Amino acid sequence: MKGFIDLRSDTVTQPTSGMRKAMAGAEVGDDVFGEDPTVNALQEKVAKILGKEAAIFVPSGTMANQLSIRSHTQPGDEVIVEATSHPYNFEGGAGAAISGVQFYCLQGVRGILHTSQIEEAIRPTDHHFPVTKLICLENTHNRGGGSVYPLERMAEISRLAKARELLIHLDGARLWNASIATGVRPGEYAQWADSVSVCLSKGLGCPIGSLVAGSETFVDRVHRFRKMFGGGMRQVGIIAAAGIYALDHHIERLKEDHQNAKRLAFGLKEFKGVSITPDDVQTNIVIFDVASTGMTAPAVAEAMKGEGVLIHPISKTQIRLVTHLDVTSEDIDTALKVFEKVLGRLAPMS
Ligand code: TLP
Repeated sequence: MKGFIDLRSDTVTQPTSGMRKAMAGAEVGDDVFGEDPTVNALQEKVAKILGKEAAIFVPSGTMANQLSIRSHTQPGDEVIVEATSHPYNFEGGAGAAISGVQFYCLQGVRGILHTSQIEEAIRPTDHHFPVTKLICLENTHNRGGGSVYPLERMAEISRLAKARELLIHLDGARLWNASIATGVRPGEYAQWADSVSVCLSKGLGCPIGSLVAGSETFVDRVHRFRKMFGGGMRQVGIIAAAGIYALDHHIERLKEDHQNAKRLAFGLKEFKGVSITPDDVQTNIVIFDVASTGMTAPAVAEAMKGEGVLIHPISKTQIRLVTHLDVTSEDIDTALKVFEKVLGRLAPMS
Protein backbone atom coordinates (compact mmCIF):
# COMPACT_ATOMS: atom_id res chain seq x y z
CA MET A 1 0.00 0.00 0.00
CA LYS A 2 1.32 3.40 -1.03
CA GLY A 3 2.95 5.40 1.74
CA PHE A 4 3.33 2.41 4.06
CA ILE A 5 6.30 0.20 4.89
CA ASP A 6 4.64 -3.04 3.88
CA LEU A 7 5.99 -6.11 5.67
CA ARG A 8 2.88 -8.26 5.22
CA SER A 9 4.28 -10.35 2.38
CA ASP A 10 6.80 -10.41 -0.45
CA THR A 11 3.78 -10.61 -2.79
CA VAL A 12 3.14 -6.85 -2.40
CA THR A 13 6.05 -5.63 -4.55
CA GLN A 14 5.70 -3.20 -7.45
CA PRO A 15 7.35 -4.13 -10.77
CA THR A 16 10.67 -2.27 -11.13
CA SER A 17 11.17 0.12 -14.06
CA GLY A 18 13.53 -2.37 -15.76
CA MET A 19 10.88 -5.04 -15.41
CA ARG A 20 8.17 -2.77 -16.79
CA LYS A 21 10.38 -2.00 -19.80
CA ALA A 22 10.98 -5.71 -20.41
CA MET A 23 7.23 -6.30 -20.24
CA ALA A 24 6.39 -3.45 -22.58
CA GLY A 25 8.85 -4.69 -25.20
CA ALA A 26 7.95 -8.40 -24.97
CA GLU A 27 7.33 -10.36 -28.14
CA VAL A 28 4.03 -12.22 -27.68
CA GLY A 29 1.78 -14.80 -29.34
CA ASP A 30 -1.16 -17.02 -28.40
CA ASP A 31 0.22 -19.32 -25.72
CA VAL A 32 -2.78 -21.67 -25.91
CA PHE A 33 -1.46 -22.44 -29.42
CA GLY A 34 2.03 -22.70 -27.87
CA GLU A 35 3.03 -19.67 -29.96
CA ASP A 36 4.20 -17.17 -27.40
CA PRO A 37 7.99 -17.00 -27.82
CA THR A 38 8.52 -15.23 -24.48
CA VAL A 39 6.52 -17.84 -22.55
CA ASN A 40 8.41 -20.61 -24.35
CA ALA A 41 11.71 -18.97 -23.47
CA LEU A 42 10.70 -18.62 -19.79
CA GLN A 43 9.55 -22.24 -19.60
CA GLU A 44 12.82 -23.47 -21.12
CA LYS A 45 14.85 -21.25 -18.83
CA VAL A 46 13.10 -22.47 -15.67
CA ALA A 47 13.24 -26.15 -16.75
CA LYS A 48 16.98 -25.72 -17.26
CA ILE A 49 17.52 -23.98 -13.91
CA LEU A 50 15.62 -26.76 -12.15
CA GLY A 51 17.25 -29.55 -14.15
CA LYS A 52 13.89 -30.88 -15.36
CA GLU A 53 12.76 -31.95 -18.85
CA ALA A 54 10.00 -29.35 -19.05
CA ALA A 55 8.20 -26.52 -17.26
CA ILE A 56 4.84 -24.84 -17.74
CA PHE A 57 3.75 -21.29 -16.91
CA VAL A 58 0.67 -20.93 -14.69
CA PRO A 59 -1.05 -17.94 -13.06
CA SER A 60 -0.34 -18.64 -9.38
CA GLY A 61 1.53 -20.70 -6.82
CA THR A 62 -1.76 -22.16 -5.67
CA MET A 63 -2.60 -23.34 -9.17
CA ALA A 64 0.94 -24.72 -9.56
CA ASN A 65 0.60 -26.80 -6.38
CA GLN A 66 -2.92 -27.96 -7.12
CA LEU A 67 -2.15 -28.88 -10.72
CA SER A 68 0.75 -30.94 -9.41
CA ILE A 69 -1.40 -32.70 -6.84
CA ARG A 70 -4.11 -33.36 -9.45
CA SER A 71 -1.60 -34.66 -11.97
CA HIS A 72 0.12 -37.03 -9.52
CA THR A 73 -2.96 -38.53 -7.83
CA GLN A 74 -6.35 -40.23 -8.19
CA PRO A 75 -9.38 -39.33 -6.02
CA GLY A 76 -9.11 -41.14 -2.68
CA ASP A 77 -5.31 -41.13 -2.64
CA GLU A 78 -3.52 -39.83 0.40
CA VAL A 79 -0.98 -37.01 0.31
CA ILE A 80 1.53 -36.63 3.15
CA VAL A 81 2.03 -32.98 4.12
CA GLU A 82 3.44 -30.97 6.97
CA ALA A 83 0.63 -29.66 9.21
CA THR A 84 1.37 -25.97 8.57
CA SER A 85 2.10 -26.39 4.84
CA HIS A 86 0.69 -24.07 2.21
CA PRO A 87 -1.18 -26.63 0.05
CA TYR A 88 -3.01 -27.97 3.11
CA ASN A 89 -3.80 -24.69 4.89
CA PHE A 90 -3.94 -21.81 2.44
CA GLU A 91 -5.32 -23.09 -0.84
CA GLY A 92 -9.02 -23.03 -0.01
CA GLY A 93 -9.42 -26.79 0.47
CA ALA A 94 -8.56 -27.31 -3.21
CA GLY A 95 -6.87 -30.68 -2.67
CA ALA A 96 -10.15 -32.15 -1.43
CA ALA A 97 -12.39 -30.22 -3.82
CA ILE A 98 -10.44 -30.55 -7.05
CA SER A 99 -8.33 -33.68 -6.66
CA GLY A 100 -10.45 -35.61 -4.14
CA VAL A 101 -7.37 -36.45 -2.10
CA GLN A 102 -7.06 -36.60 1.65
CA PHE A 103 -4.12 -35.15 3.49
CA TYR A 104 -2.11 -36.90 6.17
CA CYS A 105 -0.65 -34.10 8.28
CA LEU A 106 2.61 -34.45 10.17
CA GLN A 107 3.94 -31.88 12.62
CA GLY A 108 7.37 -30.66 11.58
CA VAL A 109 9.97 -28.56 13.32
CA ARG A 110 9.63 -25.14 11.71
CA GLY A 111 7.95 -26.98 8.82
CA ILE A 112 10.72 -29.53 8.35
CA LEU A 113 9.86 -33.24 8.67
CA HIS A 114 12.03 -36.15 9.74
CA THR A 115 12.25 -38.98 7.26
CA SER A 116 11.15 -41.44 9.95
CA GLN A 117 7.88 -39.50 10.48
CA ILE A 118 7.08 -39.88 6.80
CA GLU A 119 8.03 -43.54 6.82
CA GLU A 120 5.62 -44.21 9.70
CA ALA A 121 2.82 -42.37 7.88
CA ILE A 122 2.96 -44.51 4.74
CA ARG A 123 -0.12 -46.76 4.71
CA PRO A 124 0.15 -50.54 4.55
CA THR A 125 -1.10 -52.23 1.37
CA ASP A 126 -4.53 -53.23 2.61
CA HIS A 127 -7.93 -52.30 1.16
CA HIS A 128 -8.97 -50.67 4.43
CA PHE A 129 -6.47 -47.90 3.93
CA PRO A 130 -6.20 -45.06 1.45
CA VAL A 131 -3.33 -45.36 -1.03
CA THR A 132 -0.39 -43.19 -0.01
CA LYS A 133 0.71 -41.59 -3.28
CA LEU A 134 2.43 -38.26 -2.81
CA ILE A 135 4.64 -36.39 -0.35
CA CYS A 136 4.58 -32.56 -0.47
CA LEU A 137 7.58 -30.63 0.81
CA GLU A 138 7.92 -26.84 1.05
CA ASN A 139 11.27 -25.06 0.61
CA THR A 140 11.54 -22.48 2.04
CA HIS A 141 8.74 -23.21 4.48
CA ASN A 142 6.39 -20.25 4.84
CA ARG A 143 4.84 -20.94 8.27
CA GLY A 144 8.10 -22.49 9.37
CA GLY A 145 9.42 -18.90 9.28
CA GLY A 146 11.20 -19.15 5.93
CA SER A 147 13.13 -22.24 7.04
CA VAL A 148 15.27 -24.07 4.50
CA TYR A 149 14.83 -27.82 3.92
CA PRO A 150 18.29 -29.28 4.39
CA LEU A 151 19.44 -30.79 1.11
CA GLU A 152 20.49 -34.06 2.76
CA ARG A 153 17.02 -34.43 4.35
CA MET A 154 15.39 -33.96 0.95
CA ALA A 155 17.71 -36.59 -0.51
CA GLU A 156 16.85 -39.01 2.30
CA ILE A 157 13.10 -38.44 1.86
CA SER A 158 13.52 -38.95 -1.87
CA ARG A 159 15.30 -42.29 -1.33
CA LEU A 160 12.45 -43.38 0.94
CA ALA A 161 9.87 -42.28 -1.64
CA LYS A 162 11.61 -44.22 -4.42
CA ALA A 163 11.85 -47.35 -2.29
CA ARG A 164 8.12 -47.13 -1.45
CA GLU A 165 7.04 -46.05 -4.97
CA LEU A 166 5.80 -42.63 -3.84
CA LEU A 167 6.10 -39.31 -5.63
CA ILE A 168 7.39 -36.01 -4.25
CA HIS A 169 6.08 -32.55 -5.05
CA LEU A 170 8.21 -29.63 -3.92
CA ASP A 171 6.41 -26.34 -3.26
CA GLY A 172 9.34 -24.11 -4.15
CA ALA A 173 7.45 -20.80 -4.10
CA ARG A 174 10.57 -19.42 -2.37
CA LEU A 175 13.16 -21.94 -3.58
CA TRP A 176 15.19 -18.95 -4.82
CA ASN A 177 15.52 -17.74 -1.23
CA ALA A 178 16.64 -21.19 -0.06
CA SER A 179 19.27 -21.24 -2.78
CA ILE A 180 20.63 -17.77 -1.99
CA ALA A 181 20.71 -18.53 1.74
CA THR A 182 22.68 -21.77 1.36
CA GLY A 183 24.53 -21.52 -1.94
CA VAL A 184 22.83 -24.77 -3.05
CA ARG A 185 21.61 -24.38 -6.63
CA PRO A 186 17.82 -24.62 -7.20
CA GLY A 187 18.43 -27.66 -9.44
CA GLU A 188 20.24 -29.47 -6.63
CA TYR A 189 17.12 -29.19 -4.49
CA ALA A 190 14.84 -29.98 -7.41
CA GLN A 191 16.63 -33.23 -8.25
CA TRP A 192 15.02 -34.81 -5.18
CA ALA A 193 11.45 -34.07 -6.31
CA ASP A 194 9.32 -35.39 -9.18
CA SER A 195 7.66 -32.01 -9.59
CA VAL A 196 8.60 -28.53 -8.45
CA SER A 197 6.51 -25.37 -8.35
CA VAL A 198 8.29 -22.02 -8.25
CA CYS A 199 6.86 -18.51 -7.93
CA LEU A 200 7.91 -15.33 -9.73
CA SER A 201 5.51 -13.15 -7.74
CA LYS A 202 7.12 -13.51 -4.28
CA GLY A 203 10.73 -12.45 -3.65
CA LEU A 204 11.44 -12.04 -7.36
CA GLY A 205 8.98 -9.16 -7.55
CA CYS A 206 6.87 -10.06 -10.61
CA PRO A 207 3.23 -9.03 -10.72
CA ILE A 208 2.02 -12.56 -11.56
CA GLY A 209 3.23 -16.01 -12.36
CA SER A 210 4.47 -19.42 -11.28
CA LEU A 211 5.82 -22.47 -13.07
CA VAL A 212 5.58 -26.20 -12.58
CA ALA A 213 8.53 -28.32 -13.70
CA GLY A 214 9.00 -32.06 -14.09
CA SER A 215 9.28 -34.78 -16.71
CA GLU A 216 7.84 -34.24 -20.23
CA THR A 217 5.04 -36.72 -19.46
CA PHE A 218 4.18 -35.04 -16.17
CA VAL A 219 4.17 -31.53 -17.65
CA ASP A 220 1.98 -32.73 -20.50
CA ARG A 221 -0.52 -33.98 -17.91
CA VAL A 222 -0.31 -30.66 -16.06
CA HIS A 223 -0.95 -28.89 -19.38
CA ARG A 224 -4.19 -30.84 -19.82
CA PHE A 225 -5.37 -30.03 -16.28
CA ARG A 226 -4.31 -26.39 -16.68
CA LYS A 227 -6.82 -26.24 -19.55
CA MET A 228 -9.49 -27.82 -17.33
CA PHE A 229 -8.72 -25.40 -14.48
CA GLY A 230 -9.08 -22.46 -16.88
CA GLY A 231 -5.43 -21.55 -16.56
CA GLY A 232 -4.59 -21.39 -20.28
CA MET A 233 -3.56 -17.81 -21.06
CA ARG A 234 -3.13 -16.04 -24.39
CA GLN A 235 -0.56 -13.24 -25.09
CA VAL A 236 0.92 -13.89 -21.69
CA GLY A 237 4.48 -13.25 -22.80
CA ILE A 238 3.83 -9.76 -21.50
CA ILE A 239 3.97 -11.30 -18.02
CA ALA A 240 6.52 -14.01 -18.79
CA ALA A 241 8.92 -11.21 -19.78
CA ALA A 242 8.78 -9.97 -16.18
CA GLY A 243 9.76 -13.48 -15.08
CA ILE A 244 12.76 -13.66 -17.40
CA TYR A 245 13.83 -10.22 -16.23
CA ALA A 246 13.48 -11.21 -12.57
CA LEU A 247 15.47 -14.43 -13.00
CA ASP A 248 18.27 -12.40 -14.55
CA HIS A 249 18.21 -9.43 -12.14
CA HIS A 250 16.41 -10.18 -8.89
CA ILE A 251 17.86 -13.41 -7.54
CA GLU A 252 21.24 -12.29 -6.22
CA ARG A 253 19.67 -9.33 -4.42
CA LEU A 254 17.58 -11.69 -2.24
CA LYS A 255 20.53 -11.71 0.15
CA GLU A 256 19.64 -8.11 1.04
CA ASP A 257 16.16 -9.28 2.02
CA HIS A 258 17.72 -11.98 4.20
CA GLN A 259 20.03 -9.45 5.90
CA ASN A 260 17.08 -7.14 6.50
CA ALA A 261 15.05 -9.99 8.00
CA LYS A 262 17.91 -10.92 10.34
CA ARG A 263 18.27 -7.32 11.45
CA LEU A 264 14.55 -7.07 12.11
CA ALA A 265 14.71 -10.25 14.20
CA PHE A 266 17.67 -9.06 16.29
CA GLY A 267 15.98 -5.68 16.76
CA LEU A 268 12.70 -7.27 17.85
CA LYS A 269 14.45 -9.45 20.41
CA GLU A 270 15.16 -6.27 22.40
CA PHE A 271 11.49 -5.51 22.95
CA LYS A 272 9.64 -6.42 26.11
CA GLY A 273 7.52 -9.56 25.83
CA VAL A 274 8.58 -10.46 22.30
CA SER A 275 9.47 -14.10 21.88
CA ILE A 276 11.80 -14.67 18.94
CA THR A 277 14.95 -16.65 18.09
CA PRO A 278 16.88 -14.53 15.58
CA ASP A 279 19.21 -17.43 14.77
CA ASP A 280 16.20 -19.29 13.32
CA VAL A 281 15.76 -16.60 10.65
CA GLN A 282 17.38 -18.12 7.57
CA THR A 283 15.72 -16.19 4.73
CA ASN A 284 13.18 -13.35 4.33
CA ILE A 285 10.46 -14.38 6.79
CA VAL A 286 10.34 -13.49 10.49
CA ILE A 287 7.71 -14.99 12.77
CA PHE A 288 7.47 -13.96 16.40
CA ASP A 289 5.14 -14.16 19.37
CA VAL A 290 3.74 -11.25 21.36
CA ALA A 291 1.81 -13.23 24.01
CA SER A 292 3.86 -11.72 26.85
CA THR A 293 3.53 -8.12 25.70
CA GLY A 294 0.00 -7.88 27.02
CA MET A 295 -1.21 -7.07 23.48
CA THR A 296 -2.79 -9.38 20.92
CA ALA A 297 -1.15 -9.73 17.51
CA PRO A 298 -4.11 -7.99 15.73
CA ALA A 299 -3.87 -5.10 18.22
CA VAL A 300 -0.14 -4.75 17.53
CA ALA A 301 -0.86 -4.80 13.79
CA GLU A 302 -3.52 -2.11 14.18
CA ALA A 303 -1.20 0.13 16.22
CA MET A 304 1.64 -0.38 13.71
CA LYS A 305 -0.68 0.50 10.83
CA GLY A 306 -1.53 3.77 12.55
CA GLU A 307 2.20 4.56 12.43
CA GLY A 308 2.63 3.62 8.76
CA VAL A 309 3.92 0.02 9.03
CA LEU A 310 1.87 -2.92 7.77
CA ILE A 311 2.42 -6.33 9.38
CA HIS A 312 0.57 -9.64 9.24
CA PRO A 313 -0.92 -11.17 12.40
CA ILE A 314 -1.12 -14.93 11.76
CA SER A 315 -2.76 -15.95 15.04
CA LYS A 316 -3.92 -14.30 18.26
CA THR A 317 -0.32 -14.01 19.42
CA GLN A 318 1.89 -14.49 16.35
CA ILE A 319 3.05 -11.98 13.75
CA ARG A 320 4.73 -12.62 10.40
CA LEU A 321 7.03 -10.09 8.73
CA VAL A 322 8.39 -10.59 5.22
CA THR A 323 11.18 -8.55 3.64
CA HIS A 324 11.31 -7.91 -0.10
CA LEU A 325 12.63 -5.62 -2.81
CA ASP A 326 10.41 -2.69 -1.86
CA VAL A 327 11.76 -2.65 1.72
CA THR A 328 15.07 -0.86 2.22
CA SER A 329 17.52 -1.09 5.06
CA GLU A 330 16.30 2.37 6.22
CA ASP A 331 12.73 1.04 6.23
CA ILE A 332 13.89 -1.64 8.66
CA ASP A 333 15.29 1.07 10.98
CA THR A 334 11.99 2.95 10.75
CA ALA A 335 9.93 -0.20 11.35
CA LEU A 336 12.01 -1.05 14.43
CA LYS A 337 11.48 2.48 15.81
CA VAL A 338 7.75 2.05 15.34
CA PHE A 339 7.85 -1.36 17.04
CA GLU A 340 9.71 0.30 19.90
CA LYS A 341 6.97 2.88 20.21
CA VAL A 342 4.23 0.24 20.12
CA LEU A 343 5.86 -2.48 22.25
CA GLY A 344 8.33 -0.66 24.44
CA ARG A 345 11.93 -1.65 25.01
CA LEU A 346 13.02 -4.41 27.37
CA ALA A 347 13.87 -3.01 30.79
CA PRO A 348 17.59 -3.51 31.53
CA MET A 349 18.22 -6.59 33.69
CA SER A 350 19.04 -5.68 37.28
N1 TLP B 1 1.71 -17.41 0.19
C1 TLP B 1 1.12 -16.14 0.53
C2 TLP B 1 -0.21 -16.39 1.25
O1 TLP B 1 -1.00 -17.27 0.54
C3 TLP B 1 -0.06 -16.93 2.63
C4 TLP B 1 2.08 -15.35 1.39
O2 TLP B 1 1.81 -14.17 1.60
O3 TLP B 1 3.11 -15.90 1.82
N2 TLP B 1 3.32 -21.78 -1.65
C5 TLP B 1 3.83 -21.01 -0.67
C6 TLP B 1 4.91 -21.56 0.19
C7 TLP B 1 3.34 -19.70 -0.48
O4 TLP B 1 3.85 -18.97 0.50
C8 TLP B 1 2.34 -19.21 -1.33
C9 TLP B 1 1.78 -17.82 -1.14
C10 TLP B 1 1.83 -20.05 -2.33
C11 TLP B 1 2.35 -21.33 -2.46
C12 TLP B 1 0.70 -19.65 -3.24
O5 TLP B 1 1.05 -18.66 -4.13
P1 TLP B 1 -0.07 -17.73 -4.84
O6 TLP B 1 -0.38 -16.66 -3.84
O7 TLP B 1 0.64 -17.23 -6.05
O8 TLP B 1 -1.22 -18.57 -5.16
